Amino acid sequence: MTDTAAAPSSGDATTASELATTASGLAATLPAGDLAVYRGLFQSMTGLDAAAATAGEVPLQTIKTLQKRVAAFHLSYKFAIDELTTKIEILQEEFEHTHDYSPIEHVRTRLKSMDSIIEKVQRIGCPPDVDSVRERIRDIAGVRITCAFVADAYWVADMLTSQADLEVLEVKDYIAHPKPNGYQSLHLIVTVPVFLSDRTELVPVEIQLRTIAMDFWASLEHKIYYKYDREVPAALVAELTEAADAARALDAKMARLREQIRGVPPGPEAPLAASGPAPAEV
Ligand code: 0O2
Repeated sequence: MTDTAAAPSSGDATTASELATTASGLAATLPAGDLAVYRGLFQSMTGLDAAAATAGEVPLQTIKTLQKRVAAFHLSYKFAIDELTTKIEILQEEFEHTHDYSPIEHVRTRLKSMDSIIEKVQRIGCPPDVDSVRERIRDIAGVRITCAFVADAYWVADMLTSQADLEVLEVKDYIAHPKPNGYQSLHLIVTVPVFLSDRTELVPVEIQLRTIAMDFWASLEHKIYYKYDREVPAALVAELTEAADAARALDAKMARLREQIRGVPPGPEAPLAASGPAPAEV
């Protein structure tokens, strides 16, 4: 393919050689580790030799193909999020209708950006090709469900994992086993079937379930973590851990109050993950 085969349209001022210059300029500024990952992914997405492409001119058509493949790569994860969100909305609506109460307070979704994927590829030593990324990075699609009470988080997890088309690949129960910094949440990796025009893909999604108090703590901790570029001063870490204890105490108090006021709705007696494996880190 040549530049002329895909000349920029009249309104597009960027030429292929300008893009190529940008690509080589970018290659020069990237750390060697990042560059290796970018090259591996480029190669597995376009079938072209990445070293040659960064050294010379990158045909515009190749850049367009790459852009399309990246979008296609993300698309099945987006569809999996859509499927799961629908399931959650159905549970929520049915509960509100039947019980005048929903165990789900709010739901947030996120698709991991290419930059975060590349950072994780390096961190976990994943081979930089699309198949390995699909296989090894299972939190590209993420759904976070916030509940008012701890029992509700387990209850919702139980309702979702009982659905026949969701397969549970992994359970990490950071509620029963909080991280050393105090982080709490119930993490599940499930596969969601995505029905495409010519095939069905089983797409992994990470579901995080937590209470409002846990969510409040985690979002503040996340901000602090990034503000200090992951090097949080020890005193602040100690205070955050104390705050996590306070969040846990608040959850316990609210659960007791609820029992006193209205009796616990018919959720599962035992936590979903109580008999499952503890998180690897704890
Ligand atoms: P984001 O932007 O929220 O998605 P890894 O993903 O490799 O770091 P692992 O073992 O694969 O670790 O996953 P793990 O421990 O089950 O949890 C990963 C996700 O849980 C993180 O995703 C966070 O969302 C959340 N999490 C885990 N530990 C903490 C913590 O100590 N504090 C906070 N605030 N969140 C935590 P990402 O991709 O790091 O971030």
